Amino acid sequence: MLELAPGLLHLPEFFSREAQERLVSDLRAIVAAAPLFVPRMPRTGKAFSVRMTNCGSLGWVSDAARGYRYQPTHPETDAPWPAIPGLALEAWASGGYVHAPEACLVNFYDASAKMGLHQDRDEEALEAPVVSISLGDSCLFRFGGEVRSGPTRSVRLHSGDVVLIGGASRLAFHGVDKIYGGTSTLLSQGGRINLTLRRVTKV
Ligand code: MD3
Ligand code: FE
Repeated sequence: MLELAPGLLHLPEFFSREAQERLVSDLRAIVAAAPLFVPRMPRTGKAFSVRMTNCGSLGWVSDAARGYRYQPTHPETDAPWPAIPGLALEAWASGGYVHAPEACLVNFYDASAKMGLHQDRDEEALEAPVVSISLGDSCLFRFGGEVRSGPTRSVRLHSGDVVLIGGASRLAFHGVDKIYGGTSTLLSQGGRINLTLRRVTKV
């Protein structure tokens, strides 16, 4: 385990190849029930380059009219989100937080997708960690402190890695600068999947 910053822990190769393959098969069923959608920026309506879906009792969505929010149903089908896979709950357990996660956001990156520097602050339960699982192609992840313009560091995340984000890093700025296409054979079409498990409401 590597402590990237206070409260920001990197667990390389948390999941075996076999576990990663099982997670991908669980995710295929999740995407069949809850299709990937393209989130849009509040007000401007500019599309994200990342496609998303969710599982759990709440999912993160965003559109021009209503902005960032968590809701119990898919924004296009209005169906409840599918359940969080058991394997993802194993990574959540490693975060040491006693209560169950409510949301599991699934981000799909093709080789050209990025995620700009941002904070995760749409959750009420900021005392709970965010637990991230990487699958497929490697990426260059960047994080800083609580000030957007402050210094940042970069680290590569690989398939099967888990990152725990809590404590003093919970409101750190972070983003994904680059996907390294062709670095993993896990996904037949290439690309990267990131799952983030979150507690949204206060217990
Ligand atoms: C560091 N996802 O969905 S996960 C997101 O790889 C998001 O798709 C990225 O940022 C991805 O919001 C990064 C790792 C992560 C998540 C939240 C953090 C790192 C973090 C919050 C604070 C500091
Ligand atoms: Fe984030």
